[in-house]
Amino acid sequence: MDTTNNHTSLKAVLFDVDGTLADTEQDGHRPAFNAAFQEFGLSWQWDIPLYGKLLQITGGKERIRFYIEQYATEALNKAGLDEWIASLHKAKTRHFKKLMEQGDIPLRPGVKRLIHELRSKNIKIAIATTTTPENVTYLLQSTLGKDSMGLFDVIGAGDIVPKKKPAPDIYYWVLEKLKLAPSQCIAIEDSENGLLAALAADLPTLITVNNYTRQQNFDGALAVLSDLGEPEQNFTQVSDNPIFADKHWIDTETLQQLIGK
Ligand code: XBP
Ligand code: MG
Repeated sequence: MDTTNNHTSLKAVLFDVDGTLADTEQDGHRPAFNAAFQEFGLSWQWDIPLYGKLLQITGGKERIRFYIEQYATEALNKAGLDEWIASLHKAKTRHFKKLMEQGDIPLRPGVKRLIHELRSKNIKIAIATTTTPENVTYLLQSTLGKDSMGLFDVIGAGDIVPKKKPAPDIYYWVLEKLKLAPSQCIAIEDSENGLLAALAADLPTLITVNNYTRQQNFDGALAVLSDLGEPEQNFTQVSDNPIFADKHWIDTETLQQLIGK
């Protein structure tokens, strides 16, 4: 029974990937970039604090270019810089795949439970991410199983739109494919850039933070939580929301309450 008195019923959940489904940035993307740099004979090393600064730029190719402009300007003289960045990034994706196949990066608390619950309640599930499409496949297959791509109704990823987050384009693209209005959906994000993208597309947005994003500005979010939580491993609230007075994990009912507010 729907216990809320709102009029908009939840039709889809749009998940970000990196930092939201899994903590892929620090121990997945970052080492994959470093392995690609080594393969290309570069002395570049992206340590944990530096990578935190570079995360302000979404998209791996864009992040490499930003790094060159800020820290390695000698590379600006390379002939065919765009193509070189693209091939370096391709190597990075190959290394990321290897890391995902090792299966060391788990889904964050509550993600698997919520995805299966949404499926069982016929609520659509979509992905809206700036990461390369193959990375989504590698992560999902290593965590949710070989056939898990079928759990998702729409997957929007990478260069499918020209402007990456914080631009709303990937969310517009996914909403168009879902044929739904933003008010019928909820986005789940982990970063300020992701929140800005979702809000610009008019999507109600729930934030689950991680070590890289905890201190960011989440004004406009429905709620800011440590993670999605589990009945036996509750989330903590980063910003207080009375909806969670006696409920400490996210399920379809709480998502429905959040968008009905
Ligand atoms: C993710 C990103 C991506 C990943 C790396 O942002 O910015 O660039 O860091 O992936 P979000 P690629 O979680 O907001 O989608 O190297 O494939 O771009
Ligand atoms: Mg993210």
